Amino acid sequence: MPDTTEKRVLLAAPRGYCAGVDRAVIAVEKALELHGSPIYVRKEIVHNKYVVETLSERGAIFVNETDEVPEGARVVFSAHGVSPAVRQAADDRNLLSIDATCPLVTKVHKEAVRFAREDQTILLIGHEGHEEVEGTAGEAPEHTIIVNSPEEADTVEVPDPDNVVWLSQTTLSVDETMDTVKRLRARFPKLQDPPSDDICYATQNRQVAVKKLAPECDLVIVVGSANSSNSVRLVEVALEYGARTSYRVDRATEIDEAWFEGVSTVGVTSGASVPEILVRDVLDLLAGRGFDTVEEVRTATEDLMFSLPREIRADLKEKQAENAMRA
Ligand code: 0K2
Ligand code: SF4
Repeated sequence: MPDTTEKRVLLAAPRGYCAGVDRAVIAVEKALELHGSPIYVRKEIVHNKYVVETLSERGAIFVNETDEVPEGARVVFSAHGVSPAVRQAADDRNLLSIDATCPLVTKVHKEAVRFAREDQTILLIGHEGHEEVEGTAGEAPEHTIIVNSPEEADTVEVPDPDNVVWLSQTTLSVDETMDTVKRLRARFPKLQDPPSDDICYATQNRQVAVKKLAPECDLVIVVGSANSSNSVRLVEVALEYGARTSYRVDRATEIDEAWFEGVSTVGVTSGASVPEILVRDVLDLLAGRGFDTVEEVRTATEDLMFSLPREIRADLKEKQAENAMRA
């Protein structure tokens, strides 16, 4: 019997690379071009397996800590940011550091420093152990308390309830974070808000697009790695907003045929650390299963770009000057 059900794909936009990820990945590529291998990278430059594998093939060496980097070598700090202690450890080993921290993460670091200087207690909403949270908390460890979940908001204790501010990781669920803040404020009515949104534009935009398509979807496929906070959040958002099922995959090959049973509309999106080629592979696989009508569901247009880390800009300038001298 031929399959007569209408099959279609709703493709979220925006999806995939954000400005901070683009900048961080290019920083490693340029460092390799300028200086050759090895270029060391502390932690995954962004939380995506394919990106890390591809850069490793080109000569990047990923390490967990700066003490694994030979004295005097070049090391890139990941998009998620680092604490002052990590910068110091790198300096102590005379490493040539290239800072690929996203400027929107740096903004949160600066807020933490300012509030600590004012002797406020910072309630940092985020996932304990995530690199970004370690980096932000490391700016003011004595003043920071990590709030992992809305439930923790009900029990967290602070030294002075009249002197508290909340900040957050940039890649959280907007709705869950607002719930956490509401619960914190119920206990600490004088809780101060951050000067501007800490959850970044890219995280917010990808969640809004999923919220729009999810109610129409039998299945939402999110491309992204398991340790990518913003990607994992997209699966949760899809389910909360009415998708019948939703799964995260690193690659098209992880898609299970059983997921398509009784499915006519498939939503597709990807996290902020995911190259578009991985989404294309998923669309090709879907087309091969009869899902060859693709409608884009766009909820925003993004045009933000960041300049490359200053260390890379300086090296590029020097290279240009050398080339000009030779010409
Ligand atoms: O979503 P995560 O914070 O886990 O990180 P990635 O998947 O690498 O996405 C890019 C965000 C980097 C910093 O905010
Ligand atoms: Fe920067 Fe947001 Fe991208 Fe993180 S997700 S790198 S904060 S733009």
